[in-house]
Amino acid sequence: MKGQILKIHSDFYYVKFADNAEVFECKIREVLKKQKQKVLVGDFVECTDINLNKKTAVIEKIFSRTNFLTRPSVANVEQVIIISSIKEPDLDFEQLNRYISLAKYHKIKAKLCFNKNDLSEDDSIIEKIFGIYEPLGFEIVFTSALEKLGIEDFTEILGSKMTVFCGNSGVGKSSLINSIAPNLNIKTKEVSEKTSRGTHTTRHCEIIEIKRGKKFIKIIDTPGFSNLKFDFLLPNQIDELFDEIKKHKSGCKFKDCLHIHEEDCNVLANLSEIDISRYRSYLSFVQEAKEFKEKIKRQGTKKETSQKQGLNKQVAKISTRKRQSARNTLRQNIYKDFESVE
Ligand SMILES: Nc1nc2c(ncn2[C@@H]2O[C@H](COP(=O)(O)OP(=O)(O)OP(=O)(O)O)[C@@H](O)[C@H]2O)c(=O)[nH]1
Ligand SMILES: [Mg+2]
Ligand SMILES: [Zn+2]
Repeated sequence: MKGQILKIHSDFYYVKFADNAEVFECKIREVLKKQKQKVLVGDFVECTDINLNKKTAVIEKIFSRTNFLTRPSVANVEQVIIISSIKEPDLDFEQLNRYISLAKYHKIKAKLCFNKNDLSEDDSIIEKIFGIYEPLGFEIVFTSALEKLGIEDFTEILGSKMTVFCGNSGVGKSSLINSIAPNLNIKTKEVSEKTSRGTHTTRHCEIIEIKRGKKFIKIIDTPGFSNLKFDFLLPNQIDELFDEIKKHKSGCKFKDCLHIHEEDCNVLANLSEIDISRYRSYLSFVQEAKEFKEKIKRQGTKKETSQKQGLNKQVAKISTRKRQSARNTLRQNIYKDFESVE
């Protein structure tokens, strides 16, 4: 029977075989465990050994995915809603751009929600948000989960798509789900607790089913991720993740131009068209990718030095192999996500 994984807790996989059906607690066949591909929330699976009384089954097969994200680890999503809070925690544009770029990297459509609108009396922030993100083609909504404002707009952008919520801890992802489906009573941070970094209320990704008319919509609530980095791409791949930079890059003199201080750079020539905070985020991500590239290079040279110093031929042989493996790691890191998507 074909079902979908709603959540994963240690060795148990919770599967539904139909909307609004009961949840089955499943184990997974040992052979599947040994495969490199990780099983994700959102994966469609084929189950056998179904026990209708105990509500248990065994996962035999994972169907191929239409797409997936790695942080949060979820598969088969149709859109991402990136949730930020205007205050508490303060709006973090770089983090927002990070989520946008990650969605772009995974080729998943992103929409933007700015929550805790009740805490801000400053309209200039709203203007700033529209000024930057509307020209880039994003759908934008402002909400207050607390005062139930903008919830209709929010429901509208959700549509009936399988949506994953992304955003830092404490921005109100779970609260927003509660505001559209109060009967679910999803755990959110106590109001008295101060939102501080590193404390997550939601600890696992989970698909939540919400009844809308006769239909069910699916949302994946996720924990916030604050340590996302572009440490899996090469510096000259970052511009692909910024539409407004990518647009100008074909006019650059050098093919591998990083648009920082290169000669005859068409992006720099058009910098006045690009929002400065977006460009700064671009520079930060390029820096992260550079550090990653350096690390990989160092792994290579370290082996090279030991190869030079060591007279023992066998040591040299091992080093060469390791160097190759460092290169392979780089290549794998870059392509592994693309490969799995295909
Ligand atoms: N003032 C105000 N507070 C809100 C709003 N939405 C959520 N909160 C509060 O913000 C805190 C964090 O909300 P959560 O829904 O737990 O945040 P989360 O994004 O799910 O956080 P994690 O699960 O840790 O990733 C709670 O104390 C909420 O009551 C809002 O619109 N306005
Ligand atoms: Mg939460
Ligand atoms: Zn350039």
